[in-house]
Amino acid sequence: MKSLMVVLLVAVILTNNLTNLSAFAGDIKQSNTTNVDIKLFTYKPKALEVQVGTTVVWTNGDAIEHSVTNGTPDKPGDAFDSGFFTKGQSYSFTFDETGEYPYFCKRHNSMMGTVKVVVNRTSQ
Ligand SMILES: [Cu+2]
Repeated sequence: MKSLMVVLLVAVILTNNLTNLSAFAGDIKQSNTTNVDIKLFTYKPKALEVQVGTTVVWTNGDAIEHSVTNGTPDKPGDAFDSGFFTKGQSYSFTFDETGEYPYFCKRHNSMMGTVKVVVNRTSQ
């Protein structure tokens, strides 16, 4: 009888954990993440439009260091700057304010991209 109680208790704990896990998975699904690949000295996609609160993840596929630096080579901004990161590494930034964010690579000034951040209309 005692061992049956233990089995039941374990079953209850497992069920609770599974419920928590699926709730957690739901949270992950709701937070927006968008990926940008860096390949052959190009940000792909080069121009991106995302909703406020989106996290953009840049992953370097080149065997050379690149950066994701806000602004333009002539006029760097101060919203974000990844510093240099190399092949297989990623940099992520969450855009909490609307606007147009141009960015470039500090080592290769011909590399440029933009992230346009717009309000989330569906949630209002
Ligand atoms: Cu570069």
